[in-house]
Amino acid sequence: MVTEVLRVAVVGHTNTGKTSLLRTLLRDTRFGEVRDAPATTRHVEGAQLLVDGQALLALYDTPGLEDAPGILDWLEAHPGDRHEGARSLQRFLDTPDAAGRFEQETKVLRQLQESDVGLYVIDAREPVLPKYRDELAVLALCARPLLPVLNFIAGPGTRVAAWREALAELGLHTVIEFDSVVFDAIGERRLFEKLSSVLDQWRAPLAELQAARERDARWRREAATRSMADLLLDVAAAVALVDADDEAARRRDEAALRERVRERERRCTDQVIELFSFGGVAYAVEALPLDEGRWHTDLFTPEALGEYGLKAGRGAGVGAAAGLAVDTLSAGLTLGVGTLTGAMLGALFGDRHGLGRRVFNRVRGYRELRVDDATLRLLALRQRRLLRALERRGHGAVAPLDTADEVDQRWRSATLPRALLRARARPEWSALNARTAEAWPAPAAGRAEACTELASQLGEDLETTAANTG
Ligand SMILES: Nc1nc2c(ncn2[C@@H]2O[C@H](COP(=O)(O)OP(=O)(O)OP(=O)(O)O)[C@@H](O)[C@H]2O)c(=O)[nH]1
Ligand SMILES: [Mg+2]
Repeated sequence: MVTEVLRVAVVGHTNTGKTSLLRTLLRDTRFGEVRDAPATTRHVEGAQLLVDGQALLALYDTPGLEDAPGILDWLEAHPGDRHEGARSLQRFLDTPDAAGRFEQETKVLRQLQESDVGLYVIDAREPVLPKYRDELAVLALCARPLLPVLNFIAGPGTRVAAWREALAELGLHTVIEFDSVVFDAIGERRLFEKLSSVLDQWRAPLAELQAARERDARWRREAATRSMADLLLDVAAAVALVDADDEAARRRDEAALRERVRERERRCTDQVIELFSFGGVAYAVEALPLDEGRWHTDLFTPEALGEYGLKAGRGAGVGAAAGLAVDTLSAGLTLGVGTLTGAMLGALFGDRHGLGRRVFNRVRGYRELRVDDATLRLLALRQRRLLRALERRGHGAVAPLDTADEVDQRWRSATLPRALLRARARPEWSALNARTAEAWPAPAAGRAEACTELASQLGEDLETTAANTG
């Protein structure tokens, strides 16, 4: 049972991403103020990390350091005795200068003194300038363990090696690499592990915190794969019955079906992004060809298929628009007409027929229009890409598409998962199909099970991918 709360001061030069780091660790995108400008944070602000309602860790955001060299000059001008060490800082903090011209720095130093540990945030794109060495020298006088955090590491042009070398020279061998904006679950785990390593007595609560984070991550993945499964079932089971002899009506129906599917994909994308809406999700999404939940390349184009190494299917019926397949009802019978009631068929034909049972007799002249396999595969591959970018399994996730990925390869060519094949003959499973209360009641039999089965398959796929890419 933990009674105390581990106090962590987040300190560093101005504009290095301290407040951003807090936002990410707190999963709170509204904490503090973040701007690409110096001196954004003016006061110390704290927030707690809770697990099951209990505070385990308190994080303190502090203003950026700007004049550490000035403090060292002050100390040089006011020398004490040679073994004074940390007491020299106290002497400084008690002077009017500390409250006056060094007001910002003083807030930081006092907060570090009152904390158990400091995270020193570094913009790893910066060269190791003397002013940073001065900051570390002044912070050392607080006599608290200090863990450097190399931030901004996801982009190009970082100087991680130079920083590690300079920090080692100062006796700081435990260094954390963590991009506070581009969230990385593994990086976060390392951060907690390294905190544990320098704070032995806090090992248990830190492990508890990490376990809670992993539970959250699992829950998020489950929710995401469920959204994906839901999307895929809706699309696999979507069908429009069209009059074979009415060309104009068919084109209208095709356009309508495609639009419903596009909209459905966007809704899923939004749901998945929403699950990860903490810690700079915007940066992860920015790296993807996505705008407001829509992929840049339209779902129903050969270009979109090509991006994922897919080829347009040669639809059963000649003349079907890209991404759709047309089949004659009587020949394909993929709808399993025998199992459908007249009311169901009536619902599928839409109101303009309103024929109910009599529709059976007219089936022969109709064709069924559905989304082809290639498009289903494309939907799955896009959602996989999104989820992997959001989970940020390693920094490679924003790298160009890895077409060699074994699981992606499977999604491109292997037989579609069983649940999806079943969905093909279950129009009642799709929220995209016209639904009337008499035709079929809302929770269609078997759909929930199919969704669970498909979601867990998608989850396993992600495990495999993670294992293969480290
Ligand atoms: N790409 C990238 N941008 C970051 C990262 N961390 C912070 N930023 C950006 O850097 C700028 C400064 O971030 P803040 O969190 O306000 O920095 P701060 O250290 O709190 O700044 P002060 O309060 O002024 O000292 C913002 O524009 C952030 O979006 C990072 O890891 N990667
Ligand atoms: Mg700040």
